Amino acid sequence: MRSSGKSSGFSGATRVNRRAVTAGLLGAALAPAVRAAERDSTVTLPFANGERPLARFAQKRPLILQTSRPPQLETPFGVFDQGLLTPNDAFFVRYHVSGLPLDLDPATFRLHVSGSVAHELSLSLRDLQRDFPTAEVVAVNQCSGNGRGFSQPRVAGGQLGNGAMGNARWRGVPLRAVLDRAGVKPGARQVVFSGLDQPPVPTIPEFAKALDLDHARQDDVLLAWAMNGAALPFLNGYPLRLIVPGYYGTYWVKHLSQISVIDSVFDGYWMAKAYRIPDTDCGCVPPGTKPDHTRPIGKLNLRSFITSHADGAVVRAGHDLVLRGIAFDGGSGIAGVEITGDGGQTWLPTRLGEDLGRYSFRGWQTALRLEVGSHIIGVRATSVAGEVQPMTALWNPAGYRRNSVETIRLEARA
Ligand SMILES: Nc1nc2c(c(=O)[nH]1)N[C@H]1C(S)=C(S)[C@@H](COP(=O)(O)O)O[C@H]1N2
Ligand SMILES: [Mo]
Repeated sequence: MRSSGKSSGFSGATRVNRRAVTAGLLGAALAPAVRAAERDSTVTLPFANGERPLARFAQKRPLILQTSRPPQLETPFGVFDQGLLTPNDAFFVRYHVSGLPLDLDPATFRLHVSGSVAHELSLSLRDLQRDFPTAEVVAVNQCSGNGRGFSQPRVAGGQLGNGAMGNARWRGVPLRAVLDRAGVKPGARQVVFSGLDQPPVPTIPEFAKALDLDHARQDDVLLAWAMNGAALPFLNGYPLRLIVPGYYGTYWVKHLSQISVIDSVFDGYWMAKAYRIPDTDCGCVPPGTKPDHTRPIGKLNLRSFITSHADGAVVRAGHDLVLRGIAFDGGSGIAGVEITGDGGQTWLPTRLGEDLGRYSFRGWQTALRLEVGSHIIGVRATSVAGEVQPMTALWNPAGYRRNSVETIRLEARA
């Protein structure tokens, strides 16, 4: 992570501020576009019942539509071949509750900090941008259920392909700086975060998440107002969201408006009942069974993908072809990426690309020559921590944390 100190003059914050105001005024005007998506065409994700419309929402290019109320949009996979940072207009969208804060006004927006603190705070965007240090981190935001549609046996929940992830440069204030300003009282255990989106009916619990205090105080946890040098798109949490590098997207609370320090372990629905994994070493159970005990989902596990070719692509036999893709993990970093053409008996090394930090996508590339015929190419990463991706997927009832070796079929023709 790079820390750039206090922002001043023509800094990113100033630029963002102006854009933020524009985006905010747009909020109300965007409302119809955010509610009723225009349906363009369809894509087919590679599993049964995988056909999905492409839909256009405000500030977004056409994305794969999972649901429209609330908006749940996947990034078309080809986007990940176009650069290490996922463009804001292509970044996936996930919501749990349908009451989006479309009327929010950036001028009157306040972040409230309360609970077990010496001084309650009510901070405007300007306060956050002006009175605290500014920091940046490049980090992957990935939904726990990314790739769930590939689970075997199949599981309930949004049948996602692999487009519920994205990598961006996030800019904001370290959460710790805000907590220090509030003065956390001794005995505090967790920090609870909630946003401005509201459930449509009172029986659906409000979306709120919690981090242990020592995690919340790590220097890479940010309250971000910008991604990739621009204000957050409305659907990615405008005007402020929590960034928890290395952790699943469920913790990255959008439209963040309340931070509460508590002396207990938060028992809200989205921590105590949802987003939990089997409390076993692998976070998995035998396929089709239920875990006896669960724990909150945590760090991203190690993944890698081929992005240069789609499944079933036709290539020229006997000629060098460039195969490339991305890899990431929960923050140890990527040590290496290898490919296999024989089901994992032998692995060929690839060359890693630019290092944007340990929470970022890492690019990889290699040249490959194929004989005429059909080839299954697999990719696997090894993390700096020494982990290696498994050949077969570890199963859990929610289809979380998919990270087995991904494969594509290439048809080499003369
Ligand atoms: N306020 C709010 N924040 C939220 C959610 C939500 O429903 N409401 N969903 C979370 C989940 S599960 C994910 S995966 C990420 C997705 O971030 P994105 O929509 O910016 O891609 O947002 C998280 N933050
Ligand atoms: Mo998620």
